[in-house]
Amino acid sequence: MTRKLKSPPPPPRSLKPPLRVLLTGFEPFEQEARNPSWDAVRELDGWKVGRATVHARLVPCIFGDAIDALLAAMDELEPQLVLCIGQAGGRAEFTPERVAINIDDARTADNRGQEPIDVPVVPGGPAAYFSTLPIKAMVRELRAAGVPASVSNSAGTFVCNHIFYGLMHRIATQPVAGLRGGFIHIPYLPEQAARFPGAPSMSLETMVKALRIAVTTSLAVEHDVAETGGQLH
Ligand code: PCA
Repeated sequence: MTRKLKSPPPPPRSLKPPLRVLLTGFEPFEQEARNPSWDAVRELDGWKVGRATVHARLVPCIFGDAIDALLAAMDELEPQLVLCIGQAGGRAEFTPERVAINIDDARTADNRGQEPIDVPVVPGGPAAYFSTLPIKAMVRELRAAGVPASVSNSAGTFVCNHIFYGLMHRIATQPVAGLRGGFIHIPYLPEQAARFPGAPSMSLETMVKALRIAVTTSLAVEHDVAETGGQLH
């Protein structure tokens, strides 16, 4: 579940075109039959956007294994852009995450029955890493396209934050010139929300459209826009 801090980091590598975009989605967890993150991500496997090709990978909802699967996919594909996607049941919007924190604190078991409490994702790692995606520009483009979206300032402390931290730690400690990465939480599908009256949801069609916008914005926008994505609490 934990991995050692590697130091010192090797010099940055530079990757050549054609560009590869890695999208990951999670397997279902907690009594759900499906996970919208994988349902949406798999739709974009093979999508060619400009000079880039999208590769979709399924990752397990298991502490440790999720990061191992992500890093294996990064080693295989050597992508220039990595977007990890996960379900946030109860959220009403498509939410790019701002920050990954170095803590696993499970309120429910992962798919192997693990429930770590206050364990670092990476012992000795920094407290947090910021997403290197243009999250504000992304939210602006999503809203302009009619997709409800906001910056989220917490990815929680379960497997999504875990893989997000693992991703950003890899990018920080094994730098690749131009490589960017981050995490996006997405709502329930309507079919899932129907079991929880009052819970918000988003159609698969809208999620796929939103993911396309997230990818194109990440490829096109180098410097994020200065717009608030803050919250009072
Ligand atoms: N959502 C969970 C883990 C897997 C997923 O899709 C989370 O938010 O941590």
